[in-house]
Amino acid sequence: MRVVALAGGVGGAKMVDGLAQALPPNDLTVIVNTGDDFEFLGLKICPDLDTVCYTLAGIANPSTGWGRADETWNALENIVALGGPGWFRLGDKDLGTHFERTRLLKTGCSLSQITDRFCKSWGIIHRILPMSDDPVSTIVCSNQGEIPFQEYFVRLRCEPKVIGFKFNGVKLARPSPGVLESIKQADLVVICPSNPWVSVDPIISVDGIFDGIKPQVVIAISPIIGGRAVKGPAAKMFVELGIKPSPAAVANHYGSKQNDGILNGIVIDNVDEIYKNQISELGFEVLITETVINSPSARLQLAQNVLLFGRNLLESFT
Ligand code: FO1
Repeated sequence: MRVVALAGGVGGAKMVDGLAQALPPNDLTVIVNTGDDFEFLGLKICPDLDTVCYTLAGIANPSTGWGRADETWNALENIVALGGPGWFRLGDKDLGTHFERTRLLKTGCSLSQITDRFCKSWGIIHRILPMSDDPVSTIVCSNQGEIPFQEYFVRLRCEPKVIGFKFNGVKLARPSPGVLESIKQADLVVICPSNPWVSVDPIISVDGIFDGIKPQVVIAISPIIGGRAVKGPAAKMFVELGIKPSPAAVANHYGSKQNDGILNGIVIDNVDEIYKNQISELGFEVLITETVINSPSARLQLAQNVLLFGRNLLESFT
């Protein structure tokens, strides 16, 4: 079964890891959010691409989920000692990625070409595509004004109250080569348990992606479990936007097929079984299972459950 996964952040990377264990190379294409990308220390940083790739390559920092395992911090310590910025933690190994990406971009390579090259070096056999090779910058509109995403997420530790979001550049951003074709050829689209507001919305805002996935069978895994996000500000964002954080809120965020939305089904955690009827009545199919995936085997198990859920939905639509 050919699958396209939309992913961003640490939660998305873990789901992608499970799908990559469950699917052969030609059956999984991952479309990664680039709205979090920014420049720091004069380098182009692509956190979601790196988090997905480091996770798949088995070299991600196991405790944070982002950055490299067995990292050292010599360069950053010396930058800070010289009065430079150190709020965005770039380790020595990770800096190698950012220097090489920045160098290749300056030679005219596209982000897709660089990602493909890095995946080959890291031994990643599944297809990882940035959502666009054109720049898109997520801006958090808050009670403290408009804040670039990493300033909000890392430097300000998600403290500002969210009013809304802007994805600067998204109107001009074209889907990367292969993105629309992979969606068109997909049997199933999986929206990973990423932050709907700042990891998934930028992807489906890129020209052609929302309309491309609409006719497909689409399943989302809820990143909200028991009213909370496993990691990150997703639940806080729902609350600040006046929405009670729940799997039903996530399903409504993407919208059911009947309501001109994109979602056929949603995967919710066992602890949220109480939402099953409410979500079904909203027009979504529901799978209830373990969705906390903190081990490679749990990631594989969830991926297999998602794929079986998707296969059943496909059969009921064909
Ligand atoms: N997140 C943090 O909370 N603090 C950091 O210092 C930090 C550094 C960092 C470096 C490289 C990288 O790829 C990701 C990094 N992240 C850090 C995570 C990043 O902000 C988020 O993973 C995504 O942008 C959203 O999920």
